Amino acid sequence: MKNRHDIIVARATPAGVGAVAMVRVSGKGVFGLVDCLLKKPVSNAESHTAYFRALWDEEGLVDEALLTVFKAPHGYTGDDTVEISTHGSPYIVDRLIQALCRQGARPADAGEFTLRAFLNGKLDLAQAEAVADLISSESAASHKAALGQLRGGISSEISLLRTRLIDFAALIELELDFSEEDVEFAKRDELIASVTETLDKVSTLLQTFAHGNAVKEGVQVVFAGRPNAGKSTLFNLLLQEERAIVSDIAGTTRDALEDVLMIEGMRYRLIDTAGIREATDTIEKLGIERTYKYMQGSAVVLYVADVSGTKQQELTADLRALSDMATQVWVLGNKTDLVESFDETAWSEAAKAGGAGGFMGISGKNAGDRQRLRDYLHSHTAFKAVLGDQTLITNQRHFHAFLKAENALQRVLEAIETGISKEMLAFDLREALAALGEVTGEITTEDLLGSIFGKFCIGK
Ligand SMILES: Nc1nc2c(ncn2[C@@H]2O[C@H](COP(=O)(O)OP(=O)(O)OP(=O)(O)O)[C@@H](O)[C@H]2O)c(=O)[nH]1
Ligand SMILES: [Mg+2]
Repeated sequence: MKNRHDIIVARATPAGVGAVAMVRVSGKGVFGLVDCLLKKPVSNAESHTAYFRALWDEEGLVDEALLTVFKAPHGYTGDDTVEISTHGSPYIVDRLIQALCRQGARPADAGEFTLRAFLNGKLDLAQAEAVADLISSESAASHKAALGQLRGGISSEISLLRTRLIDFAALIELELDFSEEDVEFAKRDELIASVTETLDKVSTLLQTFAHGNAVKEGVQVVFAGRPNAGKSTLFNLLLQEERAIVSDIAGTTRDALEDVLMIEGMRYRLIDTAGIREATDTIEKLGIERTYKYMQGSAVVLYVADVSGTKQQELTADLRALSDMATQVWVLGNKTDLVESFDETAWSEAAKAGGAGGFMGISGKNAGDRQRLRDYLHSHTAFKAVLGDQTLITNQRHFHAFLKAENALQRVLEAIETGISKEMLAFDLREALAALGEVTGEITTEDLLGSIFGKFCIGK
């Protein structure tokens, strides 16, 4: 990590031409540095005030700009900061940044402004990560989850529980110092209550990860089924475009095709596949292997069956062959327009017998069925809860830290119950505290910070 006392500079708005571009400069001494480019200084300015100024470098006038001044400990980073809004020309921005660097600033690393905000205690780690999520949020649901976390969602609750456990940990360490005398400073029933409460909270948060991840990455939905069942037809119907090639030749789709569908602020990643069958050539075989891979990684499999060309027993058998897959499978009984009297109940039972979560009859030839399919998908994904006010974990790193904490807390409870050595109890408690501290950033390493902030864009 570079010197955190340097004055750093970067453009904060996207690269390219725009109406306005904003360059952010931050660090101790920044006002004096910026003054070098001005005829009228801003170093005596109050925090949170804006000034219209001409910017000058050695060659002459660079631009007329609006300068916003933030004084420590205010502003985003908590260090003295000036935000300079210029006309949005890449040439002006480059020239301005070069002029600032000649005066002693250096280009900021990715995420370095946010890293400083974290180091200055303006944000905890989970909040800093939420900033990155917020910037990249592409749906109403992911925006809401990121905003919730930025405003202190998990961190505040976890910090509170963690502080209580720290007190107990201190008492137990004390008991270890008095090990000859067999005293108990930490009241065991209170410790159990505190650990249990923390464990409940952690377990609840862990359960939200599947939802949280779906919110952040989108819900992955895979179309599978026998050749010619109509997978591509239904995929196109949902997307309302001829995205995948449809033909009556079995084995039309070979590779997997992916596209995004938004329903009520929720992002669905639809994937059309080559489906499942005995492959006759190598490329087909690769396509089918890929189908299995996608099915395993998805939240939902929409299994398309041709009700005009297959028997109900065949559907049951096909589904049973998939039963070792953890993913939920729903069956779309397609081509109902080709059968004279379609028996939805019998097909539905055949699907359930094969372990499917549900069944719906549909015709890919009927444009009116699009809405039904959309509603079916959205109502069955059961991700509605995420649109409520529940705190969600959306981050892999948090998920793994909570998993570690959960294990350690369970061992703490066992240790108290079985009365095994206090050393073990103290050890497990410390481990749980460390894991919880990893989420909020109360315990960090340089490597961890580097990997988190390195993922940010420059200028943030
Ligand atoms: N009548 C009728 N025909 C359909 C329906 N859905 C699909 N088809 C036809 O069935 C044939 C196969 O459709 P596709 O969508 O290509 O099927 P697929 O499952 O993607 O097939 P592969 O990619 O080859 O595995 C095409 O000729 C479609 O026009 C339907 O609901 N009714
Ligand atoms: Mg296809």
